[in-house]
Amino acid sequence: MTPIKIKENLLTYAQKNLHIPAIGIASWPLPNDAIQHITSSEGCPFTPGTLAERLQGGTQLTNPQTAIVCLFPYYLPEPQETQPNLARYAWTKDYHLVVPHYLDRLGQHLQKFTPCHYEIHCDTSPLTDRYIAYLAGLGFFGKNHSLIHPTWGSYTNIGTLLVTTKLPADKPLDLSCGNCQSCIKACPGQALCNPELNYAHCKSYITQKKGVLADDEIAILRKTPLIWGCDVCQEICPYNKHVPTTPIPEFQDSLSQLTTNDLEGLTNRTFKEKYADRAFTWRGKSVLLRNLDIINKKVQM
Ligand code: B12
Ligand code: SF4
Ligand code: SF4
Repeated sequence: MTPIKIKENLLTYAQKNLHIPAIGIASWPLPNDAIQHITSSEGCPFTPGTLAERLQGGTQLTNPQTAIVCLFPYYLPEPQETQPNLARYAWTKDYHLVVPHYLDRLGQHLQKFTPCHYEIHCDTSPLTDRYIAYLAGLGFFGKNHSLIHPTWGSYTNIGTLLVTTKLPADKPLDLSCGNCQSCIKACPGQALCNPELNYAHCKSYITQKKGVLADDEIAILRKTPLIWGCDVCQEICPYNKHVPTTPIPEFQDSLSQLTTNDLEGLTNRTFKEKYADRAFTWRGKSVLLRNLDIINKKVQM
């Protein structure tokens, strides 16, 4: 089968069998000017790998040729009876479990047509997910720093298969935010005022940080009800106004709110067991209880 036919087959298989509505191809290695884009914002303590590792994608493959990049939309409408206090991406089954499962099936499907090796990347590897998705034509870079797809907005998780087969690459989209500044104005931490994301003032970062928070961090946390993550710069974005509900079944299983009652009385082990398939367990129970206490005004400034 020709590389063009393999690509067409992969796209059809991903859409029909794997519920993946947006898939694009970027050639590998990254282009020569990648360093300018990757360093256009500073990393944070959660950024995986060194700059050299991010440029190299953290790959263990010998001679990877292509990045097959997939978007996994996670948008669900707000529940009617509950006031969500978790960021939208965390309402669903943990994407770190769901995305690799689908990418593995895609890799196995590719191997039916061409002998190749593949490697799965999603969030935890030094590969810069947003940049590779941009290169694969899956969206443009928003002033809120998200990768925005014309249909699925920014409510998407990004997953990549690096493969040793050469496939025809897509081109980046020629789209941008225009003059809109809504996310910059609405950000509770004013973290978007420079073109760089000031992660130390980003509520999403603060909710995930361990330890005792400083007064200015507490003040940022209290600006909105979320105890995990932050969606303000996405909710305000016009590109997220008419986003369809996620087609991925695992992302339709929603838990959007956690209360102190849900957590108190759990040991760390029983907490991890109870919420084993949820992304908000990443930093442990104490961080969530601390954030609940702050938002419920049990902590004095
Ligand atoms: C660490 C991290 C964070 C840190 C941010 C650190 C930082 N300085 O950006 C914190 C904890 C704050 C965070 C928050 C969130 N994150 Co986060 N995060 C990551 C992680 C693990 C690494 C990102 C990173 O630090 N890279 C280094 C920085 C400097 O680069 P970058 O952001 O990846 O990409 C930059 C460049 O590549 C460049 N760029 C890319 N393309 C282009 C194109 C052009 C033309 C230009 C000029 C520049 C450019 O601009 C980007 C932003 O500065 C990635 C997964 C991954 N491995 O990539 C997820 C990831 C970026 N996060 C994700 C999500 C969903 C979120 C939240 C929405 C979660 C939430 N609801 O709370 C928020 C959004 C905050 C925001 N406004 O960006 C998704 C984004 C999906 C999407 N559609 O954009 C990712 C890709 C995880 C995934 N696989 O789904 N995150
Ligand atoms: S996630 Fe929240 S705090 Fe962080 S940049 Fe966006 S609006 Fe600002
Ligand atoms: S709110 Fe406006 S400026 Fe911000 S990312 Fe969306 S379109 Fe761009």
